[in-house]
Amino acid sequence: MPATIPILTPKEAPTWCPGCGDYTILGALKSALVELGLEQNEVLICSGIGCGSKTPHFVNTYGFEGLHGRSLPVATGAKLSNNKLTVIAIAGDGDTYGIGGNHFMHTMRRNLDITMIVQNNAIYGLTKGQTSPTSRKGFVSNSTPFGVLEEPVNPITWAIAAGATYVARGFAVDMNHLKELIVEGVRHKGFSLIDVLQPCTTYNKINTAEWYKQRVYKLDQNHNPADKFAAIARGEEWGDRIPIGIFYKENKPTYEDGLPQLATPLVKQDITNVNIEPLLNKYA
Ligand SMILES: Cc1ncc(C[n+]2csc(CCOP(=O)(O)OP(=O)(O)O)c2C)c(N)n1
Ligand code: SF4
Repeated sequence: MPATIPILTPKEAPTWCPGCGDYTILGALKSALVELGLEQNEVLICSGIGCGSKTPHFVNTYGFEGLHGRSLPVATGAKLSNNKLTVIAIAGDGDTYGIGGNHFMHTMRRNLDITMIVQNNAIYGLTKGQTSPTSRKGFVSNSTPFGVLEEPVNPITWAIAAGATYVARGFAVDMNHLKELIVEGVRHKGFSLIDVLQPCTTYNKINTAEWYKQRVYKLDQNHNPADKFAAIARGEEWGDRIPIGIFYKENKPTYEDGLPQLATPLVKQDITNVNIEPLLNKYA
């Protein structure tokens, strides 16, 4: 059966600001799902809270808009309940690298077969422009009128060090390239991070689409994604030149591979004759 995922659902359409990178990320995600030939009921998209975290409303698959920073705990629960499901988490940089940083780190360490797309606009968009963990040092915002004092996190080197087995960076203006990164990330068996450089036209007047266009370049065949140290070196690059593409890729058993009881997904297991009465009585 061909995939029948429409580009825009008739029920809900986004109301992001004009020029917001969330539109192209949504387009890339939908195109990737079509290219992967997945049926709507084979995919779950979960998010946190933020402008970009509205995404599950605009794709005709299963969706769950959760709590701020909690896209990955939901994704983990869903994946373990039905390990045949394609599970995609999508959320902002504040959501994923800030409040959700702990979940991010430990989900990568477990190498669950989940794809995480981060709408990285280096700002808190929904709450009106406070700094996020990826805001650059010195960045002036509503929450830092004298400029950010801390160094930003580096999602690429963080992910490689923490155990992610597919680590990529896309650019929200290059939708086709981003679509390819998402397709590869979903096909990859293990935890995939796709960090997406995304303009926030309303609150980030520094890292604009133009600013990125002058700097981004694509990793080519001279970069070997199997070479962890080369991947880290490329991941450190930021400034006049910013690489996009696949930094790192490794084949390794997933968390689910260590659970033989998932040979039949939990949701498919017959529990009609299971008596939980004794267990309930134990705690009565
Ligand atoms: C536990 C909790 N803390 C804080 C908030 C307030 N809050 C909602 S969205 C958000 C930040 C959004 O920024 P980001 O995750 O980068 O996404 P964007 O809006 O930029 O897409 C914050 C702090 C919340 N909803 N819940
Ligand atoms: S505030 Fe920024 S991130 Fe939010 S919709 Fe507007 S442009 Fe997009």
